[in-house]
Amino acid sequence: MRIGERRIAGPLLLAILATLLCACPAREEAERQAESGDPVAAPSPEQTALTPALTELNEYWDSLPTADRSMLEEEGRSLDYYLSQYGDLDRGLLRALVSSFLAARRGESESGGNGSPELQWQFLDIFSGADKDYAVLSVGNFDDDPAQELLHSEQYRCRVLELDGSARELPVLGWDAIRTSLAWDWDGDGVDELVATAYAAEGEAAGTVGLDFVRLDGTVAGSLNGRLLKATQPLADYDGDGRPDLIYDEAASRRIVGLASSGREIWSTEQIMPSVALAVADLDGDGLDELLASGAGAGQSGAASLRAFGSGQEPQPVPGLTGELPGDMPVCAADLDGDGIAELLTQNSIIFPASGKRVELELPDGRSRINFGAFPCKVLPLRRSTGTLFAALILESEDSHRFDALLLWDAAGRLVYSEMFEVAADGLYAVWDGSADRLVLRTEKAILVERVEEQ
Ligand SMILES: [Ca+2]
Ligand SMILES: [Ca+2]
Ligand SMILES: [Ca+2]
Ligand SMILES: [Ca+2]
Repeated sequence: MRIGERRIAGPLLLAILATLLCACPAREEAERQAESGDPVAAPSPEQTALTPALTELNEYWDSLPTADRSMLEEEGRSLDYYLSQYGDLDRGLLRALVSSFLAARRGESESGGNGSPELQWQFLDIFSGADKDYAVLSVGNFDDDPAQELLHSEQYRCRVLELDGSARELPVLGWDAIRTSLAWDWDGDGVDELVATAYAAEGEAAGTVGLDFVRLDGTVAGSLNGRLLKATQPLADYDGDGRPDLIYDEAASRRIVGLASSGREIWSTEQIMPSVALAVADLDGDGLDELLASGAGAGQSGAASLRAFGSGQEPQPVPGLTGELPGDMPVCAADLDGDGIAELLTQNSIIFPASGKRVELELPDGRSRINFGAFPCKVLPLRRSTGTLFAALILESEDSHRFDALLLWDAAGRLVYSEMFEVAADGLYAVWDGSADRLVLRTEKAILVERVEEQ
């Protein structure tokens, strides 16, 4: 059964953002003036000079039905109000804000209306202005409770975000932490370090790269000479002890190495190119995860083969995978049906490596194919109390770079949830809350978390 579908989450996201922005001094001042009856300050010369963008906004405003415009203005939501609240207001954003506000005032439901559970997004944090492009989000466990947190690090700001909306400010961690690729427990103490790309210091040989493991106080806990593989799923449990292990591409030997938190090498490949981890999970049911990678070893000729690499075993081809590109390329692996063997998600199907069986993915209405975008994809296993799903952001069209939809599939390839966003979705994360994963969505302006109803 499809549990939900809807199209107007963009306005909802923006409404959440608008609620946050309501706390800003400009809004408070406007409210104070409105309550006291003080005259509102005249628009500045910048506002009165009609730029093409402003002309467009005015045209949109004038095109609204009179009743809608009256409702907005009665509630203090004039065009000037929106202009004062959103510095970079454009027509699309204004339309989204207005329609979200009007829908809420009319009591219209944001959900599909079939009574089925919908994802509701709540605000976690905002990117701070011009430096948002430097903002990095890392999912990890950064304290002594078993739930994961989200580290939001920017050039001049760093915070640990809890899923309940609270946040812990950290001292700015410096350049190493800003280049964070992921969080991983380097020293095995149960608290994750940040895995950051380290470049050669001035005076050292050019081209030297390495990985630094940076603690949340900014100190470097350890380093190694290698680099991370391009991977949708960078961590897996290769020795079966229940703790995630790291894979990296060792600089000197060009081997791919699986590394436990203790620093122990669990397994490694022969010299292999290229270094891309397509998927990681237990593909043969022996209780240990494998890495699925395409690469030719040294001295091998011909096409690179797609094989599973793991601890204590020879590299194995995976049943059901033809290696046909790009349609058959796996982008994520997880055990959805609970038989102990992971399923593989590709561009058009779910493949069962135990049998080689495949099922076609159900697509949302209006889409004839899925485009996950460039590898590594914004795709992840989502652990729910009812089982694990594949969750993916997809591009709006073949030639677009804009992700506009969230899709969830079960093991049968059924689309159990789909949501189209009017704002671009820049990132998708799964954060373990102690009993299940919660989805976190990154948009251009904000970080949103899926709300869970109180039991
Ligand atoms: Ca924690
Ligand atoms: Ca640690
Ligand atoms: Ca492990
Ligand atoms: Ca295995």
